[in-house]
Amino acid sequence: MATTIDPATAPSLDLERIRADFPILDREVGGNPLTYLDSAATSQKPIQVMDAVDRYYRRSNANVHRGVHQLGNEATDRFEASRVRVAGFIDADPQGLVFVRNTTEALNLVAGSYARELLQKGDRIVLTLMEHHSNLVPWQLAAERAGLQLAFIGLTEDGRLELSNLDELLAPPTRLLSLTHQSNVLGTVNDIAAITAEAHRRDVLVCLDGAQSVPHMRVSTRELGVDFLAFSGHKMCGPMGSGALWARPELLERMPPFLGGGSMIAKVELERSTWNTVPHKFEAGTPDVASAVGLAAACDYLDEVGIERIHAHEQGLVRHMIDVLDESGATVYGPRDLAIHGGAVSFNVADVHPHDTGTILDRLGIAVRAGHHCCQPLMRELDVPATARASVYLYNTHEEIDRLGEGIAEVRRVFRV
Ligand code: 7TS
Repeated sequence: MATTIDPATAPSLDLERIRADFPILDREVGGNPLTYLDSAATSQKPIQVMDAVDRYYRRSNANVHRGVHQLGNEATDRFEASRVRVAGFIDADPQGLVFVRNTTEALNLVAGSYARELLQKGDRIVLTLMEHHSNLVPWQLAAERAGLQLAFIGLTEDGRLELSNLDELLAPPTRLLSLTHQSNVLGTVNDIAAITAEAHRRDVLVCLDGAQSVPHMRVSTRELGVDFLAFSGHKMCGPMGSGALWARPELLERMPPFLGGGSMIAKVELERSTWNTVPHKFEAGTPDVASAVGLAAACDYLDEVGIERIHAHEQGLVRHMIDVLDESGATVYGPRDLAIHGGAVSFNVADVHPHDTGTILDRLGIAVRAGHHCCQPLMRELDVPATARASVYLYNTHEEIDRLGEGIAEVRRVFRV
C-alpha cells in the first residue's frame, strides 16, 4: 500500500534547504513568484543532478563499451555504476535494467518485443481505464500486428480500479496485465502487490507503469513481484531523456531485440547476427551516458532526503490541497482516501474550461496542467473533456497550496462563477 508513514507524525522536510537545491524555484513568472505545481509532467532538477551531468561532460566524456583508452573506460564505469545505482533504487537486479529515454520507450519495448513477438494470436492483454496513452497505444499496435485481444479493468465511482471481475479478466487467454501504479489524473495508487499475486496465480505477467510512483514512494520490484517496471528519470529529479525499463533478466533473455545496431550484438555476419548479453541486447547504439549518470545522482539525492519522508510530505500537501479545492467550490476527481492518493489532484472550477483556469493561474505564477493529460479514454469515463491538474513534489509548500486557492478565487471572479 502507499502509506507507510503518517504525515501528521512524520519528521518534516527542511523545505528551505531543499528549495535552495532547485535554482529554478527562485524564478518569477509574470512578476509573481513561481508556484510550480506540475511535477507529474516533469520534476525540477536539483544542482546535485546538474553538477553530476556537468562533471561527467567536463571530466569523463567518451563513448562507452568500446574504448581502450582511459576516458572510454571511465565513461563505461560511470555508465555501469549508474545502472547498479538506479536498479538499487527500485530494489531490482541490475542485469534486468535497460536504460531508455522515458516510460513511453520502456513500454514500447515490452509491447514491441515481448507482446508482439512472443505472444500468440488470440492471446489477451489486460489494461485499465486509467492508463496514460503510453500504456495504451503500444499495446494497440502490438495487438494489431500479432492478432492479440485487449480487455480493460473498469473504474469505481471514486476513481479506483473495479476489481470485482479481476479473476474473470485474468483467466485464459490472458497472458499479460499492464497497468499504472499511480494515476497521473486521479492520483489513485493501485494495490500492485495484491493484483500481481492474483495475476501470477493465473500465470499472467505484470507490467507496471511506475512513471508516477517511482519518483514519490518506495517501489521495490521484489516486494511488488512485478515482471516489468517502466519509469521516467525526468519525473524524479533526473535529466530530461532519462528513464529505464526493468524486466526479469530471464524474460529479457527470451525477448528478441527491439532495435538493432551497434553494442547490442555479439557476432555480425552479412545475413545474420547474434546478440549481446542482457541488458545490453536492448541498448542499441551510443547511450545517453550523461543522463544515466544524472539519473543515478537523482537516486542519491532522493535517498538522501528520504523517499518515505517525501511521500509523507506530499500526503500532507495533498490533504491540504483537497481541503483548499473543496473550500473553493472546485469539483475534485479521484479518491478521497489519502491512503490511496498520490501527489496529483485533478479538478474543474464550475464550467470554466480548464485551459482558461490554467491561463488565469499562470498569470499569478502558478503552473498547473490543463487538458486530457494523455488519458482521453479516462476523460470519457469521467464524462469531462478535460481537467486542470495540480501535482506536488518534495519542494512544494503549504503556502503554495494556499496560493492555488487564491488563484481559484481569482478564476471565479474573472468568470463570475
Ligand atoms: N505513464 C504515466 C502514468 C504518466 O503519467 C506519464 C507521463 C507517462 C506514462 C509517460 O511518461 P514519459 O516520460 O514517457 O512522457 N505523464 C505526463 C503527465 O501527466 N503530464 O505530462 C506527462
